[in-house]
Amino acid sequence: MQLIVGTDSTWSLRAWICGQIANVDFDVNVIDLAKTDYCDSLGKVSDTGLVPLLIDEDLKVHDSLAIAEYFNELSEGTLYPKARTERAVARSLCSELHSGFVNLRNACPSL
Ligand SMILES: N[C@@H](CCC(=O)N[C@@H](CS)C(=O)NCC(=O)O)C(=O)O
Repeated sequence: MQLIVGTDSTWSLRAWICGQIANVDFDVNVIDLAKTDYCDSLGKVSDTGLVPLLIDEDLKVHDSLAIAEYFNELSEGTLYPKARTERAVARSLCSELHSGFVNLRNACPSL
């Protein structure tokens, strides 16, 4: 399994941290997003042209939240609370972090 990440990419860092917590074994391939031709190397592997991307044999999982969910399934639920209601709250917080915080995103668009 291979996790493709980018330099200075907090989205990539989130996926990597989740993989570490879930204790999933994967190699890390770092793409230097500061290079002018990074799109060439990224485009060869990533259908979306974005990092992070997880490659597990024939499967490509893109987007940090989807990767976190996949790591959670691989590790039989280590990333979320066991109780259904607590899990729902955790998923709400993750979703807010992932798609909310509009003012912060506008102030820090590259994060
Ligand atoms: N929502 C996506 C965001 C991914 C994203 O925006 N990645 C940036 C780096 S932080 C990227 O790949 N940028 C390359 C580009 O836009 O060409 C996720 O969570 O994975």
